[in-house]
Amino acid sequence: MSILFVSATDDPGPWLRELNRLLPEHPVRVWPERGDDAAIRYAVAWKPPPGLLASLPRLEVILSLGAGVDAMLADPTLPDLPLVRMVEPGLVLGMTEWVAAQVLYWHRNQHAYSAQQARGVWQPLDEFLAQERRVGILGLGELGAAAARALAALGFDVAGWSRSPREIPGIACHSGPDGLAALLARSDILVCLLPLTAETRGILDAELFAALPPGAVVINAARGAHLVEGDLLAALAGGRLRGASLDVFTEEPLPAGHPFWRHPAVVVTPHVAAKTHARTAAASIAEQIRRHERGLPLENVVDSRRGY
Ligand code: NDP
Ligand code: OXD
Repeated sequence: MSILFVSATDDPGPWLRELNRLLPEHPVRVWPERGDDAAIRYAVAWKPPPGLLASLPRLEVILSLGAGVDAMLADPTLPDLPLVRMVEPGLVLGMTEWVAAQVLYWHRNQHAYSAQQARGVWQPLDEFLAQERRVGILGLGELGAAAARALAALGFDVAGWSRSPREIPGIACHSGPDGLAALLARSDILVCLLPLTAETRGILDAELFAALPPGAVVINAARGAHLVEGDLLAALAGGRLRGASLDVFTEEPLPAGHPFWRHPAVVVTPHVAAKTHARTAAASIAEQIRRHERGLPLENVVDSRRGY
């Protein structure tokens, strides 16, 4: 019973090492090498070519290398099998660090000080305490809840928004369409950590920006398609927003010449907010395969009707 590892962007070396160590009884094939298709029971995949998974006759479980499964679900030939998304401690730590770094960057005026330094200007700006800065998090799942807790531990006034009601000590939790307006009205810094679904596509648009306090900052580490790029550029040009930090884009890599590259109020990182590292994540894949083989329910299974 073999495992097919499929990713055009992840180095298979560390995955082979870790999966062979944790699951020595399961040979691992690295796509495009497949061996005997009929021996493949598990696919460990990031953005597999459309149709590939459907061509494996005895596949039993699909394990996503990423937390977000929007690309996988967009394949109309995706087999109707359990799809397990990535939940693992390294991803949570990475995202928490990236979000905290971006929030602190804007909170402590680092953007303005870097611009001043470039011009040789010594000019202290108004500084606020963390408790005076209201941060809103869209999405209170594995990543959003961890980021919310870390920001609250730094002293920020943190609220969050989810689909169903949540209770997280120290975080003001809002939910559902009715909860969004309340969250936005109190978010000086807004962080998007939503999955990309039919309901959340394009959520970061002109209407949402208009509901934020004037001069707010938008941070997107979820998916590029959450953001209406033209609306962001207009909100920055009009002064409605102070700045944005973006890790994800409609087109990745961000095309040369895209206005975000040189925009003075936009921070760009190349989809690195949280990376899935084999040294922490292979254990979570091995655990689900073992559960499947013991007849135990799989964890973190995607609900394809919800889209996440
Ligand atoms: P989870 O599924 O654990 O959490 C998703 C959260 O979003 C939940 O709180 C969920 O609500 C909420 N949500 C979903 N739909 C809606 C909606 N319509 N209205 C309000 N809230 C909604 O996901 P993760 O936290 O693990 O990951 C979030 C996303 O982060 C991924 O889907 C991926 O796109 C992105 N990501 C980006 C990375 C990067 O490097 N940039 C790395 C990893 C992930 P409820 O709690 O009610 O279910
Ligand atoms: C993910 C990602 O979803 O890397 O894990 O974006």
